[in-house]
Amino acid sequence: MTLKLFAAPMSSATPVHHALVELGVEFELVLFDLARGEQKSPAYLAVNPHGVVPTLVVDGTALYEALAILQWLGDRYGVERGLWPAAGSPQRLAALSWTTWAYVSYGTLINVLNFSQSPRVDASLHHPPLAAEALLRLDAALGRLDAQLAKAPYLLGDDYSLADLVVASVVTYSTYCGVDASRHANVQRWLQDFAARPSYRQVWLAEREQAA
Ligand SMILES: N[C@@H](CCC(=O)N[C@@H](CS)C(=O)NCC(=O)O)C(=O)O
Repeated sequence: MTLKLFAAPMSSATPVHHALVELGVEFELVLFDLARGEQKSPAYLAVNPHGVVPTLVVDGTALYEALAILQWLGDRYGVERGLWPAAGSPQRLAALSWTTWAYVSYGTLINVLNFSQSPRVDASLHHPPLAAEALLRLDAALGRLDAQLAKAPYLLGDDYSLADLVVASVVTYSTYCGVDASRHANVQRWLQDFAARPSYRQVWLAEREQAA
């Protein structure tokens, strides 16, 4: 199986890049400079009509949307490496629930926060009361994540899995957007475990330097 990842440093592609490294899967990496609009070239739009990263091309077929790619990587490579639960197991259901929660439910609140206060969004669209409400809801969501992580060291139990990689990636990104995770002790401890993994250092720290 041949895999080609279209990505950009410190972007929605970073968790996918990280997962490929964590899984030890061979892949070709194509890095775009988003500021130069390389993701809008006709050749790339023929691969991904949305003109965004990530796209993972699997034996010539494009798979896009980070969450879909990450869940597919779990199914295809994670199970045999002990990093994703087997189909039909209760843990598989938990893995799908938490990873989708991170991207869809928690992720929607991050988008609201960004639209209402990010310096990268036109200031005329900023809305301080909406930003405050989003921060309150994100904090409540982190409280629920913290309660889950009080039960066991990792989301699915005693062992680290791709579910942790996915959810911790989104939560880490939210801290860059102004979310304070520090008052949630179990989340904090789990984020530190995530950041201590060699694959995190290899991908996130290197990408951060590339993006700077
Ligand atoms: N929901 C998409 C978001 C993809 C996305 O918006 N990627 C950004 C980088 S973080 C991008 O490529 N932006 C370039 C552009 O909009 O031109 C996913 O999860 O894959």
